[in-house]
Amino acid sequence: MTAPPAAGRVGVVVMAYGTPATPADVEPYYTHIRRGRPPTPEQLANLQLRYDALGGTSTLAQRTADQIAVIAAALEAEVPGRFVVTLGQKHAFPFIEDGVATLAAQGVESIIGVVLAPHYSGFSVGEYQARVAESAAAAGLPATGIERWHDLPEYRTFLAAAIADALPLLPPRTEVVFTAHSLPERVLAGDPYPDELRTSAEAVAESIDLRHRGVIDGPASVGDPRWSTAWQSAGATPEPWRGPDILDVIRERGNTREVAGILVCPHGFVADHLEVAYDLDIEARRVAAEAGIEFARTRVLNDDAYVLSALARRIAAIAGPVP
Ligand code: FEC
Repeated sequence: MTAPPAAGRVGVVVMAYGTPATPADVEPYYTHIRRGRPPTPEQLANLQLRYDALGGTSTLAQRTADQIAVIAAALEAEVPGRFVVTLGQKHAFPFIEDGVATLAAQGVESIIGVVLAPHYSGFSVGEYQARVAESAAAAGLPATGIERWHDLPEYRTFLAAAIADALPLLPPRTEVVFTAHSLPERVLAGDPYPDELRTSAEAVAESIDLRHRGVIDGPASVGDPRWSTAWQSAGATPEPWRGPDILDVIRERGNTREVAGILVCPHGFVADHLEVAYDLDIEARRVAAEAGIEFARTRVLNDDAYVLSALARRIAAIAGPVP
């Protein structure tokens, strides 16, 4: 039953990628990611192996639930009774459209969409927000959204602290490599995603006095930590994806003996899901061991209240004053 509209009540749909709830859900999930094209048996087996390596399912569902609880609590503390917060996922139930319908049924007067991904790409955040706009319009509700939040000072401070905490555990000649999900070159023409990633990595690196690899001559030296950027988790499709891939970077540094350690900071991701817990913690770590390089990755956001409360304040600011 639809609740009567409550003056000034704002619905917030917090969006995440989504993950299979059980091993049996991997195939429909993968088919959804592929926009309705079922994966080949080899592709499916490969993905199942990766989930199996994590114990059958990803932590993403729990991490997302925890993140939403923190955001909801922070919004409630900011303006008691004003916000109704719900989950909407890109590739798993409850989908974005389900989230908007839930909010409409609770009598909100408007919708704000926020994606648990800090950097904007039309192919990523743009698609999430387009689905909010369409389903909110169908419900007769105005919608707006946050397109990016990598610029939150709290997020940058979090990343800087995560790097500073991990660096002493690695050898002196260590390179910090900021990574994010790769996308096909085809969708990156005119897209701000690569520039946003570069800008946010640079800001974090400068805040802790890392120097860009490109401006250092010769091998890294003691006390001179360097940084660079790379891409990860590219899809297994024939078209070109943006690189360099983190695995190639590790192999190349192994060949040149330029560095003794690599610290990956996956600043494009906010939870320790498949792309972090498998692609980095298992696969990249194995490649680094083969290359004779020490490897670590920085902690990711998960349910960090310092950053998520700042995100909640940005949501509250968009909602404007209480009418
Ligand atoms: O933990 C989990 O169970 C889910 C982790 C997960 C996250 C994630 C984030 C992003 N993706 C992005 C783009 C693409 C493109 C394709 C693609 C494919 C996959 C597959 C799995 C998967 N993604 Fe994902 N992604 C996660 C998981 N992703 C599984 C399918 C198997 C594979 O290729 O590895 C290619 C689609 C196609 O084949 O046509 C493109 C982007 C993000 C970061 C932004 C966001 O979170 O929305 C961009 C987490």
